[in-house]
Amino acid sequence: MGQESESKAVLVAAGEDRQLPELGRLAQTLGLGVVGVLEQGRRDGVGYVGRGKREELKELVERTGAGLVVTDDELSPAQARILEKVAGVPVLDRTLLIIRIFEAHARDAASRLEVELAELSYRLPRVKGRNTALSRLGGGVGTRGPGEQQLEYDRRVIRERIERIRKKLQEERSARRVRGARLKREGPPSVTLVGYTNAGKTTILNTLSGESRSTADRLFETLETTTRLVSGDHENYKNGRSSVRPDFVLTDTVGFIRKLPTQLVHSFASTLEAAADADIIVLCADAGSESLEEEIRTVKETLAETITDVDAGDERHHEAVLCLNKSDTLAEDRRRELRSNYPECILMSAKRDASPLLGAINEALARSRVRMRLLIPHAEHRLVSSLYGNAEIHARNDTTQGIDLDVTLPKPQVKRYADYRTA
Ligand SMILES: Nc1nc2c(ncn2[C@@H]2O[C@H](COP(=O)(O)OP(=O)(O)OP(=O)(O)O)[C@@H](O)[C@H]2O)c(=O)[nH]1
Ligand SMILES: [Mg+2]
Repeated sequence: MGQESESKAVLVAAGEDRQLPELGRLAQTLGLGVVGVLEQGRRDGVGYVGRGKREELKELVERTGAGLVVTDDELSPAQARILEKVAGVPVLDRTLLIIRIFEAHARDAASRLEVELAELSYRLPRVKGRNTALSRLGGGVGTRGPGEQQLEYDRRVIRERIERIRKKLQEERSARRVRGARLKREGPPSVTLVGYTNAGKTTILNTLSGESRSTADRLFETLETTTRLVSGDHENYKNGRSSVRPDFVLTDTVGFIRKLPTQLVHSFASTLEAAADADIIVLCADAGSESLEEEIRTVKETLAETITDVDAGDERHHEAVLCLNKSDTLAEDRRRELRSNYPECILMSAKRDASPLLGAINEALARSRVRMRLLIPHAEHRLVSSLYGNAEIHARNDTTQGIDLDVTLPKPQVKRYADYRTA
């Protein structure tokens, strides 16, 4: 079997929630060429698709010379074996497909550990069945996993390795929390970009912060969270104008996807933390997507499941902004339709002009701010400087007891100045 046929794939999708176009994009992201598709409305417990469809699959593979079958759902080891036997070529299921993409895109040590953890969890229940697809796949799809040699591991070794990786990631996570808590107290308000994969989150971060992180028209381009400062309009503060924008920090996160493999949930830990910690969440979506509604729902549901328990008992509420990006890809009719379906949304093109989002963030920041009077002793002068850039200062009076200030502060910062509050 040549390299060429190995990168030619037939897609198989079964069940009511099947979505061949997205599966095709996932396959392409991994460098596979789609040479045929086959679908069925109902999932078959035995062989993923029913007997008749399996026969069709066999013919389709033969006719197209495909070297691989890709399924839209995770398969049980038995389903995989049956499908493989019929097709006569290796079968790659949705979970392993996404794990392979994560593996190919992982850039830092932590993301690589997360992927290894996901792959080991996927492998653990399958190790006995010796899924031949795994060993035969190997470098065939252009990525060599932490793969082959691990096939030899027995369950005990896999479990030990999983335990070690978990511990290591847990330690890093605790360190991150400590750092995060300090930044939270001392730093400017935080805004986190979340959304479906490929919505344009990194493009938005780049535009607003002047960064140049990698963006690409492929899924799961970003696999680590990054935070950048977006400088506000400081001069205006000093001039005493009121409709001005404070600094904020902007965090880019890992994109979500429907039917997210459970083995990969851990890879989203820092994304979910960033969302839970944010003063403002910007939910980004690709306005041009045919499944826009479902993509927004997927993101909301994934967040709702995780954020409520992280944030329980915390008085902080999240201001949310819905940003429908890539408006340049839409016809005027569709734009009008979206504006009426999502009256609160920011419909924009990050490639052309991201300033509408900046305006919306500014308004959300304003909604999350409180006006108060402070009397800061001269000895704590450092605190006064920290107000510039973070607060709106309406009036300032130097008295013998200290500096008397009338300010508007972001809610999360109120605690920091609480000791000096007079009204
Ligand atoms: N036409 C158009 N394309 C855009 C726009 N914004 C982003 N893109 C393109 O959409 C693709 C995905 O953009 P990214 O910024 O990488 O998307 P992301 O949400 O960070 O994706 P992941 O990191 O994979 O979750 C890239 O090819 C961008 O150039 C836009 O406003 N209009
Ligand atoms: Mg990205």
